[in-house]
Amino acid sequence: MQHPIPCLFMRGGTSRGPFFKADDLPADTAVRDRILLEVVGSPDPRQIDGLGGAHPLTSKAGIVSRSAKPGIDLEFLFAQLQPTSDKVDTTPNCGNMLAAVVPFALETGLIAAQGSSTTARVLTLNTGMACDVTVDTPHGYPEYEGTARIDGVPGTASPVRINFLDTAGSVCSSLLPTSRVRDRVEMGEGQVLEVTCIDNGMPMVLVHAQALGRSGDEAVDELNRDAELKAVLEALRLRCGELMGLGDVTAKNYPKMCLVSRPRAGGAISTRCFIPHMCHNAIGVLAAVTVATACVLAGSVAHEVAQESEGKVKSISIEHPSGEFNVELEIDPGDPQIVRRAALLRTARLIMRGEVMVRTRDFDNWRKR
Ligand code: NQM
Repeated sequence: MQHPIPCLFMRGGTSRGPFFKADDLPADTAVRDRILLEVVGSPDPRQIDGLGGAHPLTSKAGIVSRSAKPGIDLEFLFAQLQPTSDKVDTTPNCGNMLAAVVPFALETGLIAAQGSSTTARVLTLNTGMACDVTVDTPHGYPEYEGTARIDGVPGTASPVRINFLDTAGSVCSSLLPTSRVRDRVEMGEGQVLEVTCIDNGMPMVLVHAQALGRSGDEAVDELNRDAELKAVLEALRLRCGELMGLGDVTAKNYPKMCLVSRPRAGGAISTRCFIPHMCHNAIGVLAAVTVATACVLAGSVAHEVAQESEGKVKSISIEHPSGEFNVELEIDPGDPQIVRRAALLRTARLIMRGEVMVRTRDFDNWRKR
């Protein structure tokens, strides 16, 4: 016996996955997680029996509901799954999947279109972060076609504009969880690595590519095959996790690791992000916001290699393996460590609508109640 669950399969930015209305899934998190694992087909490296795409960027799910909280329209819970693990992580945010939330809510009647464009305030339940998301709705439903282009996605699409309002210290206690803009980490055998541990929407550890004997413009496949680099990054990640107050991060998807180096293509900085064990084909949304923030923080390892950007509102282009990601940061004039607003552009698309079938027996018990 299989059970149908209403589901829209959506691309959000450079990620994709199934989206559900919260009411269509059990509230019990253990049961919900078993269902999500079955939906994407984890654990299995090929995810052959589910909707996952055999990569962390395509092993994600979104759960959306209307909000009863004052000033908030929608609540979004992001779930990170992994091809080879049976864990479902709802701790960190995902700004890419976030881009599909307002189109999903319009498609499923959770909110109504407001005119030629629709803005909704979305609260991410993962970290309690609020943002305003605007999509084009010229015909009363989400427009998917358009001329906006984001690197990492072929072609063009209608823009999804995201304005983050309060990103500092999303999972960590503050923007700079070690209270320093730069830390020196002993790696054994006399090796010391200088890092910036920072969380402006995503806990991250930034390190110069050169300090690890890499150039920082290697191809993703090359980095994914680089077992020696991955071993050093993981050892560094575990140490930094403790320093950042995150405890033992062995089984956690954060902090993400990012190799930074001088820009090559006219941007502010060049990046290679590990999420945390595979190299990202591009860069995560909140990872980009976090790296951009580090670029403007004097003393950080990113600032040292970044191209300076003038003005109170800074437009910072983060180079990544498949292009660049532009983040607009509004810095508090009185305190350079306070980012008032981070704005950026994504695109999203409804790929499929229907019902996803699960066998989970728990689901049967939940439906009978
Ligand atoms: O940083 C990948 C992605 C992400 C997360 C990851 C993200 C973000 O590209 O906001 O979007 O860091 O695992 O989807």
